[in-house]
Amino acid sequence: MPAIDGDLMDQAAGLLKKARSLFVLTGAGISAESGVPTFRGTDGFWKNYSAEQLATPDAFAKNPRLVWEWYHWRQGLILKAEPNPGHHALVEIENRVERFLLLTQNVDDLHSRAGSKNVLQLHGNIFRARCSSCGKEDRRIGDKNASNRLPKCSCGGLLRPDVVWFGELIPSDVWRDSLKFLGGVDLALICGTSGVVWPAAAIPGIACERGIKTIEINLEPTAISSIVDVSIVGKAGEILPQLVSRLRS
Ligand code: BJW
Ligand code: ZN
Repeated sequence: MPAIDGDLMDQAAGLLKKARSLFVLTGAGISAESGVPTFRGTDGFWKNYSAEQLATPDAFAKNPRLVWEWYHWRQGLILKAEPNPGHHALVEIENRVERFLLLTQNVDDLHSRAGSKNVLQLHGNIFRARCSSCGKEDRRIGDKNASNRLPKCSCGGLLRPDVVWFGELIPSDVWRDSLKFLGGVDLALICGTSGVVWPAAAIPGIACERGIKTIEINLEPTAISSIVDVSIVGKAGEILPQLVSRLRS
């Protein structure tokens, strides 16, 4: 891993210091240092299946047991995980600005557990289930050992994780509120996402078109690195706390 670029850190800290309102978009990379696997890259497979193969309504229709097994495995990892210094630094950043929104693509609860307050989940929550027939929410999702039978709703329909799969619509209120908030901010920070999944992938471009300053933090350059104002390559759990200490000085 190359040394963190001090000039870029100064530029990012300068933008953060000046910002009165901030929009943050996070992806799986922010939780990677907590031990939660990302979707793409070397740790992105589970039993040789990719997210594209499992996170679809078709995969669930064909083999709900397999898809539930994947989600129960991930629930177990997330329950054991703790928020990392990156999550904690975002809480401190939230406390320093007047207006703040954190839009996460992650279905884990690590931002909220760290103490972030204004968080929206674009792709749902892994600890909720809903009926695939009538849509009713069901809270028995953690009950994976209760029976070998697939979890069912009182209507008889099969329960499914309350998350957004490929080809499904994202929650329209979350998207609407996020775009509205993005329209009025000074700065957007994009952290730990490959930027390949839509519509979240549109956010950096929308911000740039509106003249909003943008910072990216990622382990490697991504599709959006060339359009943001400052792109820092490194671990979110190291970069974000270092930025926070620069804000203090
Ligand atoms: C670190 C790090 C460290 C590591 N520090 N960094 C327009 C164009 C083309 C396609 C489409 C389009 N519109 C819609 C589509 C189709 C589709 C799509 O985008 N496909 C693309 C793959 C091409 N999108 C959809 O279907 C969406 N629905 C939609 O748009 O509805 C309207 C519509 C419907 C039908 C047809 C057309 C339009 C829904 C997308 C739902 C995505 N769902 C998932 C699963 C959620 C549930 C679950 O978690 O199980 O969401 S897939 C998966 O990808 C998950 C993630 O949230 C999402 C994004 O991944 P993310 O977070 O970026 O993770 P990675 O692994 O990709 O990247 C991690 C990054 O972290 C890497 O860059 C690392 O380098 C970095 N990193 N460690 C900093 N320590
Ligand atoms: Zn039902």
